[in-house]
Amino acid sequence: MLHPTDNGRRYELTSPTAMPVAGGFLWNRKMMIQATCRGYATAQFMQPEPAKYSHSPNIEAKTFMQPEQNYYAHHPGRFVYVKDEETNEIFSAPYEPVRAKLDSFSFSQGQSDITWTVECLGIRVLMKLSLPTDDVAELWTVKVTNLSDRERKISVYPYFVIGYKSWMNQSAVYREDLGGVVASCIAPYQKVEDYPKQKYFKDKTFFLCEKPPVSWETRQQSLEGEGGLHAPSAILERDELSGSDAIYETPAAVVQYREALAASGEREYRFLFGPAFDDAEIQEIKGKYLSAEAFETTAQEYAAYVASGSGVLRIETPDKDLDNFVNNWIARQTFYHGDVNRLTTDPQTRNYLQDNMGMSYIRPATARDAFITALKQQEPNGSMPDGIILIEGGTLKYINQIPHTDHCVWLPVALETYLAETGDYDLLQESLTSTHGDTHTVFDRFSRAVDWLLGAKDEYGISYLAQGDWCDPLNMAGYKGKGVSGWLTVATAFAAKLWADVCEQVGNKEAAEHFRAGAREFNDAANKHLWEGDWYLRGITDDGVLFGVSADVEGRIWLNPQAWAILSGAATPERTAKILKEVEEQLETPYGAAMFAPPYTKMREDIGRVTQKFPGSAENGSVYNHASAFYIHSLYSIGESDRAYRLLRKMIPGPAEEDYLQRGQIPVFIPNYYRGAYHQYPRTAGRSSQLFNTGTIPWVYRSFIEGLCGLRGDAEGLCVNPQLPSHWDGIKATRVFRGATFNVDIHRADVESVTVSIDGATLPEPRVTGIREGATYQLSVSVPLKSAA
Ligand code: CEZ
Repeated sequence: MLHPTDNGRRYELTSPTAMPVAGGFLWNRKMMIQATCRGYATAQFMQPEPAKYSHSPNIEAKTFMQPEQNYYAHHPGRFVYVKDEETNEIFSAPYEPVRAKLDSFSFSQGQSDITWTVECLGIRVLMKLSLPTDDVAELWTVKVTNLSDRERKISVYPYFVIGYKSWMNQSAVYREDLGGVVASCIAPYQKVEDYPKQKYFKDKTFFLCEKPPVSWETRQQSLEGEGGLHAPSAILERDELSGSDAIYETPAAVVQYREALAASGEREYRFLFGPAFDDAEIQEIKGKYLSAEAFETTAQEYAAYVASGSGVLRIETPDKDLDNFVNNWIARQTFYHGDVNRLTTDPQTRNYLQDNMGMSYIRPATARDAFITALKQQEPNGSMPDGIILIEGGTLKYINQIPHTDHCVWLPVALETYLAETGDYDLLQESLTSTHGDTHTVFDRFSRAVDWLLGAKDEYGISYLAQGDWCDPLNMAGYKGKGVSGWLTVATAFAAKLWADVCEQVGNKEAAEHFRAGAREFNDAANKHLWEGDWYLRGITDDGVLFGVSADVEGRIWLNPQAWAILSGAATPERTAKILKEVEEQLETPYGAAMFAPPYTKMREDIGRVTQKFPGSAENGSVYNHASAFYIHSLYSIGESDRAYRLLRKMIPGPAEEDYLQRGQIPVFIPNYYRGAYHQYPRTAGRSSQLFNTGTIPWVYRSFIEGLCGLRGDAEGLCVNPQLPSHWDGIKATRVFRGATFNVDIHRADVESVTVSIDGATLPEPRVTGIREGATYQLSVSVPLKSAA
């Protein structure tokens, strides 16, 4: 049903019904498309805000990408109907909208393309989607093959959804001169000041055909007639499409090819689908891409673009499915986040910094620029804004209009990875003038940010929560200005500790001592006021009510305060032992550790919106992978290798069939969550959100690189400290680091501690220094036999 091909570089799903919403995605520098196995698709491009060219059938709400999106008959999609002219039978590829019983089906996600291959009525249809690297357009190849041993008379009808484009003005026509359907609209607006902003929007949707069709239709209603999408009247009741224009009617792109296919005969078609401003732009895109040769070179260029983000780690472990994910997919998802910032122009500050933490491995120069971009928007008081504006004249939207108190935390956290990977301490010396006009070095800006965190506390030394911290919908525990966050208190301590380490490293002892003292104070405050029973509580409301405590029937124990108390050093070994036990007992499920448990079942007005989300979905107690990833990182930080690995492995769907079916997702990305409420709703527990936008990714990548493989940089070199799960005897890894390549053989041996030999010579400590760019090193790493202790 689901298996890797091409050495794990592709994943193939052979049923359209087993995991109905499973799919994959492609992106380039300007757009993103998520496509499901059954042919539905959601595409967005930047102009400069996210926009669409293929819409739902009625007015859409504008929002950022959301989890667990539903699909329905008229959902945007890309389909090919096939009609047997002799029997009038039809089917559609890849599966929707007809849902005919297929003889074979394959959905295959590759690194830089997606293909669907289906067979029905003795005809095979192959659909292949690829993207250019720098333009907004979908490149589609459709190949139709006669599998029977006689001539077949068929009609082939690509049907690409355009949908409801605008309530002001929408239409579509077939343009002989351009060779395809062109739909036009005026993007709706009301404010006169929006007119100049929208004047140059790409309000047209084109569907261009390399080969002229025999007939076409641009009116959704005319395609469907009374038969509907499952049995469109225009296809079943007519020899040819009627060629009508859509005049303020819902546009659609449908064309017809009538073919007599000899036994084994085949036809190949190419199409372009996308948005444009005007005819000239459509003409240009057509000239650039619509030919066999251009498809070929574009695909190669795009493959090279995706490959440029292939990251720094390859592994060979006893778990081949894990290897597939780590070697082929995790860097790809990291690169997607870092290169297009989730298709927003104002990413949340914490997301922006963490996405770029991932970019430290993929393309460090981009991460460096991101620190600069973010710090230039630092407030004069040292705090960070809720979102980072990436375009001239951009504004903070949606969640970025809600005051959160955690954004400064992510500066030292992301910097730690960047410095470990690059050793680029020079960054700290750069002088930056902010958008507010003040000038400070990067070093001072970090200090100011951490000082701001250290100052944002109540009389007990606990961090204020305002309308949210890392948890966006935790919006009503602190909005009156008194409520505090247990997590942010230990996160502040951790951030201060990390920053103190950097101060120390650059020789600023005074600053190091100052920030260490700050970290200590926050840790002490946490230990004094936030430890309740056997774990750290989540917060204290505006009215002084403790939450995330043993007395709570819902939201009793939250993962984040535990993970970060381990990271910050607040948790003593005794407390850590209790935390580990409680997390395992109360939060761990077969799909990972829940973000908290039990989920809330009704609104708590002193906690907020999180309690209103459906129990077990999103922040209301799902296996929220971002939170789980923090916990895994904290486990590696204390050498809890087995526990860390167990949870890490649970983040990736499969390989057991029941697991794939339950999660409903192909292991080509990690979603932002798997449903929780394991005890309350076992039927849906584990179900993937299918949302591949998530801060999880850099942390998981980091856990593989620095935790499992233990190949982490410091100022002078590469430290080696693998943490294999105890049931493994060894692994091989290839790590690219500061321009050198390390082929690492990690194995158990009768050694007291990790021992590294390089090209045969044993090093005095498990650390490689004096690394030469361009060099390849053979590392033999002995780790102690099963660390029973
Ligand atoms: O958004 C994420 C944020 O992008 O939620 C995380 C937060 O740390 C990330 O920065 C945890 O709250 O309800 C909401 O407003 C949330 O904003 C969620 O919608 C969530 C999205 O589902 C992820 O795209």
